[in-house]
Amino acid sequence: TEYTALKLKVKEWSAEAAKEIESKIPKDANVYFVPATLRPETMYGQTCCFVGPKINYGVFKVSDKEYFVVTKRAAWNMAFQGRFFDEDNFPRDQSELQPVVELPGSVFVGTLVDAPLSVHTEGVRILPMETVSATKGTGVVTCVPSDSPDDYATVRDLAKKAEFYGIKKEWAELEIIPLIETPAYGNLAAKFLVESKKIQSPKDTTLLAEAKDLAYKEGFYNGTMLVGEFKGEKVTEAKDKVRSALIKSGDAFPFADPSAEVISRSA
Ligand code: ZZB
Repeated sequence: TEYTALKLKVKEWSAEAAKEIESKIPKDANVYFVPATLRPETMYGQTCCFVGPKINYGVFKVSDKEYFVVTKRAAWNMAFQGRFFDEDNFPRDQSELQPVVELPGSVFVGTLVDAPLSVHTEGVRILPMETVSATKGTGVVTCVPSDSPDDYATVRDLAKKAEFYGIKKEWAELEIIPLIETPAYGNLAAKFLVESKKIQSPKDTTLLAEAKDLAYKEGFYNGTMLVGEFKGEKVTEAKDKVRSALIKSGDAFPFADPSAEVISRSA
């Protein structure tokens, strides 16, 4: 699977993460959460970024000035794709790929990050998502509730049970703006599908998988952009243009996940 890996720069750590991390990273370095997405054209609508609360993440040094927060598995893939290290330093096995620190996702919850292209320029929060897979992409998932049914169901649940999740309700209630007009599901495809399929919770995985499949197909084949530099263009055309613009500006890079591809082919 060929993903777009997006760089969400940390603006302010959660109190717990600050304690664990700040002393271990140079003051002038930037740290990025790096979600892998198949839908770069939806980045305008990011409202938060998810981590699995029980998944372990490493903070990996990419260069003197840059660190990435991803799973070790993803860092290993990135090393092979030329993201890390100079040639002298190339890790020969996973034990040589040591993060500066390793922490469970729950520690990062509440961290404020800058999401490239998002209309929420004040930043978005790192929030917990129980259904994140540790063995797909980077283990970090950016949240677009207008067009991803899983994201819509999750932010709705987070807002409803904010206290249970240990978050501020408003972190899960950033405005959901229409990004893509579709003939079948209107301009908030994920909301439409979650409601019409009567999906109650992020754990309704069978219905959510169906909704995701429908949202992908309708958005890609029949969608028209409502926002951004390629407003008015078909998604089939805009998708690669948004991706190229993000890569050119240094906010994203191509990321392949060879093992995830094997899984999806055999499934
Ligand atoms: C933003 C986005 C916006 C996404 C959207 C989807 C949609 P796939 O097809 O199963 O490979 N994702 C990425 N990594 C993980 C993970 N480790 N665990 C759980 N979810 C993950 O799915 C790729 C998509 O699943 C990615 O693209 C990411 O969410 C999420 F409007 O990024 B996406 C209809 C879907 N719409």
